[in-house]
Amino acid sequence: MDSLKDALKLYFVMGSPNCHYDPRQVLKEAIKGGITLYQFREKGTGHLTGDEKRQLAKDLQTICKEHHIPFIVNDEVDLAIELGADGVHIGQEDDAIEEVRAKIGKMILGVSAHTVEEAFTAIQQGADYLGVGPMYETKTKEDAREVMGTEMIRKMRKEGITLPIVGIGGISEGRIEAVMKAGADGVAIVSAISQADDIVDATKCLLHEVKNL
Ligand code: 3NM
Repeated sequence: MDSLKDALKLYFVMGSPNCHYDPRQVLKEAIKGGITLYQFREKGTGHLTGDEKRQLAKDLQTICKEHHIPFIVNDEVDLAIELGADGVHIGQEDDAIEEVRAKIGKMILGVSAHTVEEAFTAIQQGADYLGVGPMYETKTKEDAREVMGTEMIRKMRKEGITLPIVGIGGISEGRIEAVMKAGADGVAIVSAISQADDIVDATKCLLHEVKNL
């Protein structure tokens, strides 16, 4: 599981609504800056659908493959299977965790958990890692829950949860230390990378922060 923990360090989550220019270019720059994992999350105002979405997913997967970055698909289990993705990330509102696990076999399975109870259930049903958030206020997810802060990760660790955890939501430069010190193995980030003025540079700074803890 160490390789998954390593991959979770700087986890970039992005779809076309999160980008100021072509997501393919955005992903290339983020990879150049040093992201360790990528999640295709095509959600929010103006998101693509149908063939356009599928084509974008394929293009982004190809870019990931070229650079040996694992490619995870948000929510859409069938798309992940069709593409032969490295994994799927699901929320509490999506398909039942154990059904998804049965469908995807050995692919990586990430699950969003907001309470200790949800975390234990996710583990029992086959999650490989947990996404916990929002750590801070975020404008990116329209239906984000109330900010829970880094305390929830601390609580999960205290209750004996050892599965890899990434913090998500409003994480930007200067906020990584608190998330990692609470017990996270990595940080999942959308806008602080996808909307940075200089994506390569911003990603390098974020990676430096994760690695130097
Ligand atoms: N999930 P940004 S918050 C995709 O709390 C997502 O589960 C969240 O975007 C959760 O890094 C979030 O731009 C959006 O704040 C994170």
